[in-house]
Amino acid sequence: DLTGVHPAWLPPGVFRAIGARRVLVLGDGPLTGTVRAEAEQACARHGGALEQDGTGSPDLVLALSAAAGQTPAARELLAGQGGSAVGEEGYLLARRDGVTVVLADDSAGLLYGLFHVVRLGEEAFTGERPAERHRPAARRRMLDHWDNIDVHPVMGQVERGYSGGSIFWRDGGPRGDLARVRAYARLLAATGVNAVTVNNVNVHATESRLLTDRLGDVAAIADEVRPYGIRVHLSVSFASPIRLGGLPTADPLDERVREWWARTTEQVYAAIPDFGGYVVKADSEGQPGPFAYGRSHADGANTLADALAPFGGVVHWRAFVYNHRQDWRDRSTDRARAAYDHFAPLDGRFRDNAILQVKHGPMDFQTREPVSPVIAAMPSTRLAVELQVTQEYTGQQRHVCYLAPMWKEVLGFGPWGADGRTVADVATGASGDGGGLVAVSNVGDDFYWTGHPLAQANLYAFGRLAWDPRLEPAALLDEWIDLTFAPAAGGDPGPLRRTLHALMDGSWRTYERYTAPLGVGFMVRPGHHYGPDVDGYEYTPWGTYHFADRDGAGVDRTRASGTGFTGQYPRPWSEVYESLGTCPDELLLFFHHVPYGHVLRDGATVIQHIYDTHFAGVEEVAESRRLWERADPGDPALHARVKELLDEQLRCAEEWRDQVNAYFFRRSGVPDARGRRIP
Ligand code: GCW
Repeated sequence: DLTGVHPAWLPPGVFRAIGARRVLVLGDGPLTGTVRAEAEQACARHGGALEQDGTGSPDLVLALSAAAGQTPAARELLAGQGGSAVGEEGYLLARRDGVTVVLADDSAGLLYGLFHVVRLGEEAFTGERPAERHRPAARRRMLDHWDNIDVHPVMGQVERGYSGGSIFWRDGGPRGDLARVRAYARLLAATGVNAVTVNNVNVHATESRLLTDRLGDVAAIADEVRPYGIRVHLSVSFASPIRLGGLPTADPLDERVREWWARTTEQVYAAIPDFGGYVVKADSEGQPGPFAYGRSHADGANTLADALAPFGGVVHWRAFVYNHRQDWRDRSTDRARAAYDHFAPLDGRFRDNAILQVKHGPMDFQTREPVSPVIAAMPSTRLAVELQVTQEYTGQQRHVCYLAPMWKEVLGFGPWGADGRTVADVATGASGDGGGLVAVSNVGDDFYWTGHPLAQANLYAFGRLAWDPRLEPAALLDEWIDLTFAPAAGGDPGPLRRTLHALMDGSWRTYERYTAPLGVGFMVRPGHHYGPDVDGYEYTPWGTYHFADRDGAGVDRTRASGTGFTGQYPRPWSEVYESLGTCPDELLLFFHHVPYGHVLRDGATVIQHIYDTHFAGVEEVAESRRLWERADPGDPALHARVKELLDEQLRCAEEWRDQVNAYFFRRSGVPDARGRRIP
């Protein structure tokens, strides 16, 4: 066990049900050793026994299908399935005649099956259990770390990181002790994540070199995470051929450039045979890209894809391309339009192993945004949907903000097109061959991994949703609570479970209530993005405005009178968002500029809604704080940390309430109908 770090959802106690039994692990393959070691460790701790061959009478059999013949329980299960298990990374789970069996075709599947048994605990060993098949919805389930090797003067070591330094890098190099990286991989494997990008998409000078002379550092990380089925990916600079190769150009169609990428990539695979691929942020917020050479983003992505193809690698090419030097006076430019305008015309022009990585919303990870229209617009391109687990705009891991309900709304959004596909369908693809889900990690070298101990739930829920987008946020929260707290609570975290649900289930909506209203977004302090500043971005080049004046607020993105953004959606959404009569209230100010007296569906005016939600949001935080004071997580230090953070959340929520309410009161001159004090 690793000391100096919280066990998160894998405290030793969660292995009790397995470890108290006779366990048989059958088969070879790279991760079978991990499964065996996990079982052995659990048995050593909890009094069970790891059996050496199929001759005994095990309670739990974890077998690769190739080895199923060695024991009757696995043999029968396989025969009952017509001789085939479940395919890549999947597993079968059943219990018959007092034996629990996990069967998989590959050793990664066996590992995921093991963690399923961990989640079930004693339940895995009671009664009978008909065979269930489990498979990941998508092949790639990835976390991106925005970690720098060096500490960046403005962004710190981890860009938008709120959990201390990087778990990969320290003092200008790799961390000497990678035990923590191994523990991280293990936590991720327990959720289903199978890929990690180890450096920031903004690739600075030192980090560029991870591709070449510092490749050994990446290989060392790959060695640590490999036993848990995780592949390493690398963010690379589009200008690498110039920066590292000494070429005069990075033009993706220049033969020398293509050759450089091919050769460099070959060396990467020589060092890391299971290397996942590249992640590229190009022509975005100052990063170099193909536009400098008059080339398209498909040209750019394809050059890297071609270099990776012989080795089975992929390039994740980010669609986050927009003009960040916009003139705020220019009302015709709309940042929300940018990704679609740049990428939709390129549909069908990307290689098979080029994955277009699209942020879930058209702007930038706001608390409330519509779904990005790019996700519906590129049926002939492999798309990955990018979420942000790190809470840049959702309280920066100082506020409780359980994000799974938001992600669930995003993933379930649709239907798009005749076949009624949802966002999740697009990301996972018809047969798991879509680009998958990607998220920006919220992990650092903090004792609790995520700064706020309760922010661990976001990381957990992301991995589980990436594995299966149909899972329910509230149920995922239960899973997380039970794994994290049940062992310390003697098996039953019941009262704590109720408290945590009261605190967390609705926390995203609570956060929304006390921050920017009705989908308008931002209103944060420029630069670090924490806390309120209603006009903070209003006269800046970043393209994030609310246009509030004395009469009303919101961004007119209609075709009739605004930027025309609504036209990027397929029907029915192009119509739903265009019309004031059908646009959902929670997105009203994202799509429309309306007077303060505009009446919402619940009968409140916009201005009264702003006052009411801001008062209510703060009340909800105050209530959470009261609840937590009486809670007992079985861990005084954790209790204290969360309490401190709730104090800060309440302070900050009050600041939001007062700034937003005062701002709109002063603009509109409309008093609060309920006569509350607005400073
Ligand atoms: O949300 C913005 C962040 C940047 C980030 C960028 C991106 C890594 O403020 O810090 O840069 O998005 O997603 O590339």
